[in-house]
Amino acid sequence: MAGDAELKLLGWWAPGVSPYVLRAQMALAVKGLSYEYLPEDRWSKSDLLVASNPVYKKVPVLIHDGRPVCESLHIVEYLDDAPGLAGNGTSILPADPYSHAVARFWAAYVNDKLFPSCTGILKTAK
Ligand SMILES: N[C@@H](CCC(=O)N[C@@H](CS)C(=O)NCC(=O)O)C(=O)O
Repeated sequence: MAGDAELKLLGWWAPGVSPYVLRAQMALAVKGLSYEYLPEDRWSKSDLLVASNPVYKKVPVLIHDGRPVCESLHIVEYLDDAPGLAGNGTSILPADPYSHAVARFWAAYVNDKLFPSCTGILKTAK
């Protein structure tokens, strides 16, 4: 549970397709946090998405008590760091600084190399 906190996730209209949105959803699930899922249409983005992520206008965006957090990797780190969002107490990233840096390296690698390939394949699949 998110306690008294209000959590909303601006996500992709087609469930399970965006690896970035799935990353945020998996992090929320690992921490046992409940949230409202608001699907976004790529061709008709909501005013809330444009206001929450004016730079990229992309999902996922986590909105915690009205304050947006953009970018899936930042959302994962935020869920570990944010006071009042302990959830079930599980940490996603390791506390040890070296292990933390290694985890961030691989997360960035997956972001830069693997996810673009996945979205590229999905765009060309018929
Ligand atoms: N670096 C971003 C990438 C997010 C991203 O590319 N989201 C896609 C969905 S898979 C999106 O919102 N696309 C809408 C658009 O390109 O207009 C992250 O990690 O959150």
